[in-house]
Amino acid sequence: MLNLILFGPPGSGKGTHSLKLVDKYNLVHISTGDIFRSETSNKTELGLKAKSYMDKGALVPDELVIDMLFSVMDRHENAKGFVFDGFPRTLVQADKFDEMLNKKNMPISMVVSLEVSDDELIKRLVKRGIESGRSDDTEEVIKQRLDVYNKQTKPLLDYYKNKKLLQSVYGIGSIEEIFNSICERINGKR
Ligand code: B4P
Repeated sequence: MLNLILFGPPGSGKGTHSLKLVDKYNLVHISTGDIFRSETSNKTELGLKAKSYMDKGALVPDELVIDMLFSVMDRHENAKGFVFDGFPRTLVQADKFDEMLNKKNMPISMVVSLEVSDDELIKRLVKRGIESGRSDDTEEVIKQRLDVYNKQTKPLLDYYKNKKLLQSVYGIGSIEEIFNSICERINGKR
């Protein structure tokens, strides 16, 4: 099984490269952000709760994320592997995730960390906001999301480094170039 975590600040290319990895390696894509956006547009109870946090640039509370993620995984028992896009984002999520993966005897193969400067992140997300109208892609909310990333999510880099799972990839340049570097790391480990 190939189980990948795509890690990085908002706008680093997690969603972009996840889609390409899913295609190339025939994996199941689980993006917690996409799931929350779809729940929000369907106006479910979970979606409306999640929206109130996302619109402020805050993380959705751990208990809402974890239960939802586990139930989505249960729907894909025969998967060849997964790309976890934007999950985990806190140490609590990472610990619970490890516990669950151990029970399922399903190890993480690699954590790919996309390294992108703040200036480039802001530029990309402001552009996406203008093009897509995504309510959390405004300059003020983006700055808040970067701050939340630095405080709550970045500590996971050490967590996965200690587990010898971390692969850092320079995330500025053409999408093809970056994708090729990610694939080289994956193929080198298999
Ligand atoms: P996400 O949906 O994960 O949003 P994101 O981090 O902004 O997106 P991503 O990083 O995938 O975007 P990409 O770079 O591909 O999360 C949104 C919100 O959901 C969070 O703020 C939080 O509230 C909530 N949430 C999600 N998961 C959670 C969790 N586990 N716990 C708690 N809360 C959670 O794309 C950005 C733009 O850059 C695109 O327009 C793309 O085209 C462009 N781009 C990508 N690569 C490029 C390149 N090389 N060059 C130029 N542009 C590029």
